[in-house]
Amino acid sequence: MKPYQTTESLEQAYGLAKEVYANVGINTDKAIKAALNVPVSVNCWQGDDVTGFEGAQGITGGGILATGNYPGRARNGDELRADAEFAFSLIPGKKRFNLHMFYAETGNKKIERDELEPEHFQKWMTWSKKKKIPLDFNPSFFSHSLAGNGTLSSADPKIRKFWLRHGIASRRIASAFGANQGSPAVNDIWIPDGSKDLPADRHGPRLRLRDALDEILAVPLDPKTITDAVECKLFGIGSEAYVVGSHEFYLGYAAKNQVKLCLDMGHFHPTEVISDKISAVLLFTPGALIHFSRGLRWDSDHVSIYSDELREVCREIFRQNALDRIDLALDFFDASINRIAAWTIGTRSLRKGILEALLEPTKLLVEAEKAGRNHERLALMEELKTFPFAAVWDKLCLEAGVPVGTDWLAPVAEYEKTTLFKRN
Ligand code: RNT
Ligand code: ZN
Repeated sequence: MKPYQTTESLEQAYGLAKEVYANVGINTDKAIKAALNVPVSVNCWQGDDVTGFEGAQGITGGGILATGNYPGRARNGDELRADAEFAFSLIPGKKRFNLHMFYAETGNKKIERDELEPEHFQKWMTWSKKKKIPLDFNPSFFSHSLAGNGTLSSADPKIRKFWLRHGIASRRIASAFGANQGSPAVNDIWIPDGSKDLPADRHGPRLRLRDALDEILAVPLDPKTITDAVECKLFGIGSEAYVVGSHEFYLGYAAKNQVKLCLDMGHFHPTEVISDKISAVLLFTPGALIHFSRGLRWDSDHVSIYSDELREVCREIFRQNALDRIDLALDFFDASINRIAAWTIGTRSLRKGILEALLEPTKLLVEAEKAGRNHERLALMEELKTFPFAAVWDKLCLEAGVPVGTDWLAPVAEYEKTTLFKRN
């Protein structure tokens, strides 16, 4: 499926699109440049189905699940880095890479999760520096023998303290990333704690979680090296009735303690959207971390696509000029398709959303709104949907030196043959 026969025809299409956008006061050249400059944190865990390097067979517990057995998942750090590098060559714009604690590389030594240190991420940091790909981080409160019955909210002080030390270790490692890359690493705390059926005590676990978070975040670290975020969720598999870290819990926590709130697109009621929450959250917290994801019935983690909601979230960020307070990250995992394609589709969809948001003549919409001419606002919004966006997107890909249209599928098929299918 080739969108153009020659580069000249792409340029021609772009020239016409440029004129259409100029008519509503938008400079497409500028928008392309700005869109390429927005950093997007790519989730490393799509590359190995959230398995990690601790010898696990796959993800266990935690209320999340990677389904499918498409061949070729990355089995170690070298494979994961190689796959990511290849995917990055197909994805336009600035990228970061988002790791979890269980991607530590400890050689043959088993080191418990509460004893991990920055040195166990030396390979990642060296790679990050060499490739100029900044890292972000997450403590891993799942796929572990002590995570079966609550982590930071556990009533068992031994278990709770283990995870507390894990949380502190994670912040120290994130801070080391930040020092290494010269800019803060986002450290996002998400825990799976909850209950399958109606709990009798909803209060106790939340109290313990609050106190545990207080202890973890009390460790002073240079804000130039780390940005703290907390992530809420409505329900997970096995925690259908109750999740300790709910939206109200973390919204309150983030506002009171001035940490960023992570809004994951898949963590709310199916008709509830995060695009409407951003403007409220920004009033009371230092900022937000967005997990671009896709909820589908019971699952919160399908591969991101260029959906109405992804586009609306992007528009909200730029309408509010809030990019300096919002971190953009991807969060999905699908083991039933080629994982490099999953990264490519998901990350390209977000970059498209960013570009489209930057092409919006927001001023015109706001003017109509202020004048009480909401029918004009709606008419303009409708018209913009069929503007020649594709030509601007294709030009962005051309500028970034990545394949245009679905031209990236052929190199992915080749990589399968030469590399992925040789793994087992
Ligand atoms: C789970 C959360 C969390 C995880 C990743 C792997 O529901 O969304 O962000 O998906 O940390
Ligand atoms: Zn998430």
